[in-house]
This record gives sequence, C-alpha cells and structure tokens, in this order.
Amino acid sequence: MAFPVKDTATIGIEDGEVTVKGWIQEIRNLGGISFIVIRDRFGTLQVTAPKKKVDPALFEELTTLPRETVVSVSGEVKASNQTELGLELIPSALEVHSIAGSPLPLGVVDKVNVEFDTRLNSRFMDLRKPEVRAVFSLKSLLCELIAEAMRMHGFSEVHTPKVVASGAEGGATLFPVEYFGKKAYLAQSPQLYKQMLMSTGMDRVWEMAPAFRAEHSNTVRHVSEFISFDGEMAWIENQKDVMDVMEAVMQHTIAGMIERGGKHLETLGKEITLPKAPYPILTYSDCIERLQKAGMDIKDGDDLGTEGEKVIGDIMAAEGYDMYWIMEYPTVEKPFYIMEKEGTPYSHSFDLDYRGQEISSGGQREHRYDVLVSRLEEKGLDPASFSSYLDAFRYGMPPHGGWGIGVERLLVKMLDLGNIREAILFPRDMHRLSP
Ligand code: AMO
Repeated sequence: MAFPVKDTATIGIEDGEVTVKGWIQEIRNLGGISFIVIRDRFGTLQVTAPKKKVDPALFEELTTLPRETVVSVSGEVKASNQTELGLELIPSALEVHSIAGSPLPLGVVDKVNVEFDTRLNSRFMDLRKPEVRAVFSLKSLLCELIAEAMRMHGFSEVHTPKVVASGAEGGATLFPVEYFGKKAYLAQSPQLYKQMLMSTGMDRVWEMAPAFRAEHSNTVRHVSEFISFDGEMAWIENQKDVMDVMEAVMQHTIAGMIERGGKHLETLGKEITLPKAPYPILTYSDCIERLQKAGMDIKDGDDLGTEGEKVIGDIMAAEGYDMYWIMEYPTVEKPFYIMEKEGTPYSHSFDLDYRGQEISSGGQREHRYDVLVSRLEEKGLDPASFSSYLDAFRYGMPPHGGWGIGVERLLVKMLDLGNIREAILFPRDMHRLSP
C-alpha cells in the first residue's frame, strides 16, 4: 500500500488513490453493493464496494468485519452526491490492524439512551463518539487559552508538589497517603506553595494541575480529583487587583473559545456567549439582603449555599450578567490564609460565580507573620504543622493575593453540561476509582 495516507479532514477528489486509516463504524450490505463507513479523528468517509468491481476476497473480508475494527483501506477517491463529504472510496486493498470483539460494550452511533455510569464504565468506547470527544477538544483549547492569557499578564507557570505534609483547605477533605512510613496527604490545592513563592521575587505565578478532595458528597459539581487553575500575585493594594487580572483572563479565554472552538461547538450543538464585562461586584452582605428580599430564610453569617447561589444567579441573569463577583465573605467561613477586613467580621475574599455557581474563590492573603499565626490558632490549627509555610513569612513577605478556579466547573458552565463528570475523561468520586 504505497498510496499517500489521507484523513477525512483533508481528503479530496483530486487525491486519486489514497489510504485512509480508522475504525469501521458501520457496514451496510445491500447484496450487489456494500457501504462501509470508516471513522477517524475528524469525521467519516464512505467506502463503496460494488460486488462486481471489487476483488472477491477483499469484498468478503471488508464486508464481514465486526464494527469498530481498526483498518487501513486503500482505493480510489470518486465523487459522490450521496455522501456528506461529496466523495467516496472504491476499495482496492485492506489492512486489518485490530479486530474488535463483539458485542460492543457500548454502541458508538446507536441512538439508544445509555446510563451515564455505563458510559463511564466503558469510557474508551464512549470517547469514540464525536460529541463526547468534542468536550475534551474544547477543554484542551480552554487550557491553551488560559496559558496564553497568563503569559500575556506576565505570570510564570510553576509546578508544586501534590504529595504534601499538611492540608490548606480543611481537614475533612484530605486524602491520607502512606509516605515512607510518614503520614502525608494528596494536595487539596497549591495554596501554601504558591504563597511561599511570593516571598521569593517570583511575583506572579500560575499553575494548572490536579487537586484532590475527599468529597463525601455525591453531587453533579463535586469530584475527588479536579483540575485547579491557580494564580498568585505579589505587591497588590487589595483583592481588587487580583480580580482585575482574573476578569481579563476570563474574557480572553471565553472570547478565544468562541473564536477558535467553532468546529467542536458545532459537533456538540452548543454556543458560548461572552459574559458582559465589567463583571458586577456584589458583597456577601448585598447577597444576603437580596436573598431575604427574594423570600429566602437566610441571615447574615449563613453560608449562601447551593440554593442561594442559584437565586443570586437568577437575579444577575435578569440584569444581563452571567459572571459576577461576590466579595467580603464572613471571616469565619474562610480559610486561615485570607486577610480579615479590619474591625469587621468580614474578609478580603471573593468568589467568582458563573450563572448561579461558584467557579472560583480567592482573595488577599494575610502576609503579616504574627497575624497569620493567630489566624491559624483561631481556626484550631497547630502552627507547628505549618512551620515550613510560616517560615516564608518570617523573613520578608510582600502583600499578595490570588485565586483558584475549578477548570471543569468553568467548562461545565460554559458548555451548559449537566454533570462535572462529563468534563473529565476518567472521573474520580466516592464510588469510582476505575477506569
Ligand atoms: P476552593 O476550595 O474554593 O479554594 O476551590 C477553588 C475552586 O476549585 C473548584 N473545586 C472543585 N471542583 C470540583 N470538585 C471539587 N470537589 C472541588 N472543590 C473545589 C471550585 C472552587 O471554586 N486555595 C483556594 C483558592 C485560592 O484562594 O487561591 C481554594 O482551593 O471551582
């Protein structure tokens, strides 16, 4: 088979004789003629085999292969007004690389409703569906755009440890790990490390990496392993400096998804809209007031909760906003590293919400060593367990702040998917450890 190899994205009538590689998606045998649909990464191609014109041994083999078998088919490209590509391949040679077993654990093109769990059990097969794969092409684009935006804003990419000695986001969601006879944990976030880097002169860092949370709740927005996109920047006046950078990064990223994601969005049957900017800024107290007005039984100091977030989302949607900030949460609700708003029960914190769901939180950090130690103590944490983190604050630490964004939550909202697991190749949750 010395023909040039072509894929379904670039094949043309002028190619003459070519080889196409892919999976056999479908075979229709109509007696005198057979149609074999080959699928590759980009799309499908019809192989048309008229019984009388194709070598009998080749015809027999090609038309009896099980669906999803992996092949190279060579032949002549001909015009056709019966196919989507406007062409078909008349086969002259076949190479079988891997015969698919049958029955298939999951159909690739069958229009039957399959439970999501069944799909995840055979995720390799599920991912052969173009509309499922499109989500991950878009996720890849999202990561590319984030990297681009962060570079534009002068941030350096860093990689911090994922096996750690202490947690930053509360004990309840820590995964313990046995580490050479010592107790260790899977990192819940790069929080402590990105802050330590602020004492070094690195000034602006970002990371996109797995984060682990032993989430005991089974919801459509929590998983135990997700991708956290973190940024941290030094020399800020207040958390507004962080929010300005984040907002620019978000707008660049979403605009890029709209501009460059067209083909995949079409496959998925989705459209993305660019959120109206500047994003409005609400305070936590504003939200409580608005929720009370909306009839919710909530008071100052309470967690806004999933329901509260949703109602705020509806209120903001009515005002034309998809993205908005919620600032100044009560200090008691926030981790020890968030700076208190002096003389108030509130903090220099913020969340970024996207259509009724938190996708990010962040804030200005407490950079004053003594205050930080007291904050740890107030939270019932032992400063000794954080000694290597605290050291970075003892010898000169600039004011700083940052954020963590759940990449999958962002993508789910952007694409209006029903479950965070749809945006993860092999999701991990309370009930799923394989595949
Ligand atoms: P937080 O704990 O709010 O903040 O997490 C930041 C963002 O990460 C995402 N996220 C999750 N996504 C899926 N499944 C989960 N179980 C899960 N948990 C969190 C959310 C959330 O908004 N260190 C701080 C950030 C900072 O201050 O810089 C932190 O981790 O989108």
